[in-house]
Amino acid sequence: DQVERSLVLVKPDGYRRGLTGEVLSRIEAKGYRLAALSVVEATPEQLAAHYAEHEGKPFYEPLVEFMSSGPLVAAVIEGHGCITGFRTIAGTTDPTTAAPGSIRGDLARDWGLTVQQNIVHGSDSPESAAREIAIWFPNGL
Ligand code: YYY
Ligand code: MG
Repeated sequence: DQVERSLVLVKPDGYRRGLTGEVLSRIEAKGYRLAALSVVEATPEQLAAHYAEHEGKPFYEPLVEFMSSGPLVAAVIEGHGCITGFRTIAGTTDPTTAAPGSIRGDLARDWGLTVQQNIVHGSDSPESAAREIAIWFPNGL
């Protein structure tokens, strides 16, 4: 695999529940390096850019509202194959069916309306990673 960078978010549910350390610990235990780390309150512009691919979908508005509900942690991680690797340790999108051993499988559940409260985001391709890193770290690393 190539050395890659990926954009990881600990979403407001993960931050609120005190799971930031657990998530970062799993990232480091896997062997990825933290290249940048920041606690932020997302702006509407950041969320619109970050979730542009989902605009117009039924879950978009509640998702953006949830992502604005409190601080989140933005991180850039670095390592061989870390884009796919992080999505594997995160587990599948829906926490109800995410595999045990994954972040979502171990730590998240369906809290009600949607699958939005699934603790983490991870970039899904090198193109997404470059785009998303620029959104959350506009002044560079
Ligand atoms: O990349 P990943 O986070 O696993 O899922 P996406 O399909 O990109 O969706 C982004 C985000 O939207 C997901 O983490 C939860 C939320 N969401 C939702 O609330 N309801 C859905 N049916 C699909 C996604
Ligand atoms: Mg996605």
